[in-house]
Amino acid sequence: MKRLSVAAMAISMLALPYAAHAQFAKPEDAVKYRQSALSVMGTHFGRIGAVVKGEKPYDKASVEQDAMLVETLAKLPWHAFTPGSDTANSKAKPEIWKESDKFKSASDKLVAETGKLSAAAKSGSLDTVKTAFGGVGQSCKACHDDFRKK
Ligand code: ASC
Repeated sequence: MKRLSVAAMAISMLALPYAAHAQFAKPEDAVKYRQSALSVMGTHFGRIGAVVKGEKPYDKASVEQDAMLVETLAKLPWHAFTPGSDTANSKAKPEIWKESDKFKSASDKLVAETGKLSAAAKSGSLDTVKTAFGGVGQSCKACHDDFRKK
């Protein structure tokens, strides 16, 4: 009995990434989740942007914290683009589901660029942060151009 429940748990854990869509009761919940993650990510990215633009003084610890949050949040939205969640309150284009490989590449690219931003923030070099910030911004824009309704 005990062995069986451990096995069942292991199987359900293995299945977890593939059943991510089942974690949202309604398409609207998935939309709310991804919009929330993207919104908070934008807030922290914007805080680094203010430093990059020279509007705020450079503080290594703050930029590191913001970059860590951007890196973490960048991993969240994608599993919430569940089939059928291109609802009225969403700007998601149908291409997200029609060109899912391309969408996956675009989201992987963002995750990779946010990793570079985190590393740059840890380095303590503002110039390195500026370069990495640009890379993340380009990834945001590329995905918005192709996959977000205007
Ligand atoms: C931001 C933000 C975005 C991106 C994008 C980059 O600060 O909120 O959506 O940068 O504008 O092109």
